[in-house]
Amino acid sequence: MRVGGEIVYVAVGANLGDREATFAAVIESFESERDLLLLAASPVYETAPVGPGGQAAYLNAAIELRTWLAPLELLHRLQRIEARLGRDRGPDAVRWGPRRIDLDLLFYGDQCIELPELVVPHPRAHERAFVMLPMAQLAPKFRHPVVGLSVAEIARRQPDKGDVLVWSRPPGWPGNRADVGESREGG
Ligand code: A4P
Ligand code: MG
Repeated sequence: MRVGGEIVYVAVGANLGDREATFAAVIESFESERDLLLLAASPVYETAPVGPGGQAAYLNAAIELRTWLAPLELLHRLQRIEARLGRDRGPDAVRWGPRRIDLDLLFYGDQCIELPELVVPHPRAHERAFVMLPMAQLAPKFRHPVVGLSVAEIARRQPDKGDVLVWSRPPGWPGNRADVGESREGG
């Protein structure tokens, strides 16, 4: 088995198109990428949109990966997967607006990164129930390196937990930790 690397967490979101098919395609993508190993996936949630009004509801989840990519390489890999799955980043794309797929890098181990292109931990993750509730199912004891609290505690403090409801598992979405794992070599 390949050793080393870093444990990272990625938020998955979609509110346009066939959201379940997109979520299944995200799992397939991570299973076939070099230098990325899918370790676990949270349950999938349906969530009320945060941001500009009039948007459709999102599906949201979080996944745990082991990676041998540096942080910026990983961001670019996530952006390539987004593009492949139909993410529109054209001039009309609205910040916080509807999207087919959004892959945000939440945590890269316990590193704190502030680059023009990449801020980790994701600066809004700890304020969002649609991120912290999935994270709390995936890695409740993981300590937010800036906030200094466990993910479970941050999730417990979210005021809008009622906007985040467990969704049925999309076909192809891992059921639990045993469905994915370090026994398989990535890439
Ligand atoms: N960037 C900096 N740090 C990161 C990071 N840790 N991970 C830069 C990913 N990207 C990062 O992102 C804009 C730029 O952020 C990138 O070019 C990258 O260099 P984007 O994905 O193009 O744009 P965005 O997603 O619209 O912006 P942002 O600020 O990431 O939005 P959020 O905060 O992700 O919000 N409501 C519900 N219920 N569920 C959702 O998933 N998502 C959003 C998007 C709004 N409302 C939502 C949801
Ligand atoms: Mg984003």
